[in-house]
Amino acid sequence: MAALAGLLAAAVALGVAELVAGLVGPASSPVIAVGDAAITLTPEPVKSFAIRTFGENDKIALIAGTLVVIALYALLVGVVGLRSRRLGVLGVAVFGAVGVLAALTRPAGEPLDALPSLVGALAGIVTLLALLAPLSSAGRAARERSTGARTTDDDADGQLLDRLRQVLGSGDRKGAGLDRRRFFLTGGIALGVAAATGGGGRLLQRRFDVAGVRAGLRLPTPASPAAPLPPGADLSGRIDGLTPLFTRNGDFYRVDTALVAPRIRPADYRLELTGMFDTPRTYTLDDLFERDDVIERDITLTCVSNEVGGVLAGTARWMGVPLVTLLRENGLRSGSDQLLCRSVDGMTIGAPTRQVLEVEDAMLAFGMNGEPLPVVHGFPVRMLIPGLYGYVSACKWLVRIEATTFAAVDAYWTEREWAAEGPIKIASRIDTPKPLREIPAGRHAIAGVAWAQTRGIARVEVRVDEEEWVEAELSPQVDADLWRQWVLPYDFAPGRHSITVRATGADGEVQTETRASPFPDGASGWHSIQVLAG
Ligand SMILES: Nc1nc2c(c(=O)[nH]1)N[C@H]1C(S)=C(S)[C@@H](COP(=O)(O)O)O[C@H]1N2
Ligand SMILES: [Mo]
Repeated sequence: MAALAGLLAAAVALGVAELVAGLVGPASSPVIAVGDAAITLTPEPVKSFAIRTFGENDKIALIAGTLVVIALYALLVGVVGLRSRRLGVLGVAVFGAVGVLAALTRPAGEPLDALPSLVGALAGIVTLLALLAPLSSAGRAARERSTGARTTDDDADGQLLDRLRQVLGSGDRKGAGLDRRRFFLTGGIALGVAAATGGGGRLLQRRFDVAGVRAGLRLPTPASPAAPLPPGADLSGRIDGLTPLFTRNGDFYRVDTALVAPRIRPADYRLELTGMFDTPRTYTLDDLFERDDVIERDITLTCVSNEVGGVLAGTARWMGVPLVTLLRENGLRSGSDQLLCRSVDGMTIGAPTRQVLEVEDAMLAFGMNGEPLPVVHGFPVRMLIPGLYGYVSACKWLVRIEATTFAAVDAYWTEREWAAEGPIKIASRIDTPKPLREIPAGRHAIAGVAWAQTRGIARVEVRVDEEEWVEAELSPQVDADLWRQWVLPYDFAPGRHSITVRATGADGEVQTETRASPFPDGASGWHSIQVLAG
C-alpha cells in the first residue's frame, strides 16, 4: 500500500509537471529533461549501441527506461515515507531537484524551465502525505495499542499529519477498515488528477506545435532547379525490395539527440552569423526564401553511425540557399577552418570551412522533396554539405553559424572523440534478397544501392559464393551526390549462398574489404549476406 502511495504520488507529480510544461514548453517536462540529460551524459559506446539496437525507436526506449526508473524510485519513496514522513518528503524533493537540474542544464535551458519540476514535486509531496495519512493512522493506532507511546520522530510526523488532516478536512478516524477506504478514495482522486493534468498538459504542449504554420508555408521557385531525371532513373519500380531512388520524407532516417524535436515558428526564426566575418548579418526566413539564388539539388545524406549494410542513409530533393555565396557576402575571413553550426537546442556541429567553399551544392536547406523541411528534419532551416556525414555537416534547427577554427573549439561529437572531419566513405548495400531469407531456387534479382557523394559511383560488382565478381547494371548517373541503384539478375542453384557487393567510385577508388566500425569516422568493409535457395 505504501509503495502504491509512492507510485501515485509520482504519477501526480509527473502529471502536474506535464501540465505546467504545457505552459512553459515541452522540453521543460521533467521526463524529457531528464531523458535529454541522460543522452548528454551517456558514454559514447552506449549511445552508439542504443542507436544500433533501437534504431529509430531509441527515443521511445529511453523514455520508457526513464519512466521505469522513476516508478522503481517512487515505490521506494512510498515504503520509506511510511516509516519516516521526513525521508519521504525528502525523497520527492530530490526527485524534483533532479528534474530542475536536468531542465536548467540543457544547453537551451531557461530559468522558467525549472517550474514544471518544482510544482510537480510539490504536488507529489502533498499527494504522498495525503495517501500515507490513512495508512499510518491505522499503523499508529496498532502501535499505540501495543507500546502505548510514540517515538519523537512520530511526534513531529503526527503534527504534520494533523495539520494535513485539517487541510483535507478529515477527522482522525481510527480503524483499519475506514482508513483503507480513505486510502483508496484519496488514491482514486490522485489517479484522476494525474490523468487529467498529464493529459491536459500534453494537449497544451501541442500549442507549441508548428505543424499548421509549416503546412501553410509556400516554398519559393528555385532559380536553379534540380537536373531533370533521365527516363528510367529509378529502378525500384521494376525490382521488388529495392530502395527507391528518392526516400519519402516520412521514411527518411532520423538521427539526433533531441527527445522532442525543437519547434521554431517561422516568424521567430533568425539565422545569425558570427565570428570571423567582416560584415556578419542576421537572416529571417523570408530573407532566405526571397533570395534570387535558391537552388534545388538531389543529395544522399548518410550517418557516420551507419553500419555496413545499414539503413541510416536517405536521398531527397533539397531546396535552399548556396552556402558559398552566403559566406562570401558576409565577408568570411580567410583564417577560419571550421564553421561551428548551432542548433536552437544547443547542439553544435562543426563543419570544415574548406568543404563548404569547395563543394558547390553545400546549402542552407529549407525544402525537402517539395515540402518545407519536416520538423524532425530541422524545420525551418538546416545545413547540408554533400560528401560529409551528417554529424559534421547537416545541423538541423540551425540558428547560428560561427566562423572559427578547429583549434579554438570542439563541436559536440568531436568532444566525444568522433573524428573532427567526416568525409563519407564509399559504400554499397544489398537490399534484396533479404539476409537469411529462403528464396525459391532459380532466377532472382540481387539489387541495392551504392554511394560515394561528390565523387559518384562508376561500378558495382557482385560476387556469389566463390565465383568471379560480376558487374551489376546501374541506375542512370544523375549527380555525383546522389546514390545509384544497382541490379544483377542471378540464377540461384538450390542450397546456401553468400552474396557480397563492392563499389568503385568515379575517382577509381575501390571500396575496401577492410572492416571498420562506425566509430570514430565511419564504417567500412563489404556488405555480405547469406541466403538459402530452395
Ligand atoms: N540539431 C541537430 N542536428 C543534427 C543532429 C543532431 O543531433 N542535432 N544529428 C546529425 C546527424 S548525426 C545526422 S546523421 C543528421 C541526420 O539528419 P536526419 O535526421 O534529417 O536524417 O543530422 C545531423 N544534424
Ligand atoms: Mo549521424
